[in-house]
Amino acid sequence: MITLPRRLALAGGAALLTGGAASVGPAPGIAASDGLHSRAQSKGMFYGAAIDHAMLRRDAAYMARVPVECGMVVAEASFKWEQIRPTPDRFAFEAAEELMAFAASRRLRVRGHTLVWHEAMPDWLPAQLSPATGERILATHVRTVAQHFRQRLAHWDVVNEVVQPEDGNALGLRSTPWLKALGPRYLDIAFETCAATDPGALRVLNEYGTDYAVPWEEKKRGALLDLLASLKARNVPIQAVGLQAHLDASQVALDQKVLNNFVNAIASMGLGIIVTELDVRDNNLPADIASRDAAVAAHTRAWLDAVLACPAVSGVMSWGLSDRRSWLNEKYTRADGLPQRPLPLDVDLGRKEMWEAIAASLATAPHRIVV
Ligand code: 9MR
Repeated sequence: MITLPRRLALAGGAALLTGGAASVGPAPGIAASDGLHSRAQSKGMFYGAAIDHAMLRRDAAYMARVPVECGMVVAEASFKWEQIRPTPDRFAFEAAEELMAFAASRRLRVRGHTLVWHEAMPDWLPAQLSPATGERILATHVRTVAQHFRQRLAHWDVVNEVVQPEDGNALGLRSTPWLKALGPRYLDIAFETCAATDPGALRVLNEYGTDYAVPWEEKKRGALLDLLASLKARNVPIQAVGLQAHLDASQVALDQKVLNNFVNAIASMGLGIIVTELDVRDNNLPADIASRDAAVAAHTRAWLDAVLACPAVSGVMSWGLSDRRSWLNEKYTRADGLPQRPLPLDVDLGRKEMWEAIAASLATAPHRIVV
């Protein structure tokens, strides 16, 4: 097991005590050449993580670790409508630009997340969306935001979480203000406007709930594949699928064959695949840290091995890098009140078994050319 928590804790503590900004370069004593991104790169892939804006501003030690492990970053919230569109007439890019500046100074690539979602909408937006206004509102947003970041983003999550077969739509689309205002063509408008404005950013449909061999996820996988086929058939310029991979270490229905068939089916349509939001919740496991970490690592390894076996998968992003900060501690609290341990680094920025599982899975993955 590779653990460097003490040395890292000291390095990080020093940075915090001196109030030093996350200074350029990796934390002392840790080489980026040993990090997850370098390991991914040796297979033609990338590794990255989502960055929370408060961590970016306040936690210099955390941010110093980002370039060690990552070649790509994505904002947890700063590119969403709620942040960028405080009013119908105002575009506010300040928070997003803070991440862009950090990434530029560390030579990290950036994913844009996300142009269309049914959550994180400013209050004014659903109130104004209608069949009469929808196309103008959507196209204006996508055009303005994609133009603002033009040639600076590696990917755009053009649409996020659009599939929900239980909602009863014939195409398996989730019932959202976008679908209600525009019907399924909101997808076409978003992808086409993004392609016309910033053709160099890879255009991604990002989705969750496709990980396990349980009935609702089986339906969701099927609906997603059907939707992709219909988008391709009408030449909607989608280029890749993002698999969020919000995993649950207590879930026993992880079927590698099912998963591998699913990613291969996406690849066979000529689409790329990115693992976009990997984390593993442990809120249904007993308290013991060693057994929790082992279960999270084994689960990560099994899931990633099945997915990375497909050479169309170009990279892996985790939804955060260290257990210091995870949305899971807000959404799925443990009954015993203990914090969850869902990410590759622990709260002292030491590498956990999950880090080793990711490194091992990257090491056994076949080499690929697409990055
Ligand atoms: O982790 C994100 C959290 O900090 C935000 O408050 C929330 C709303 O903007 O979004 C969370 O990120 C979600 C992501 O954008 C889409 N997939 C699910 C993620 C976890 O909810």
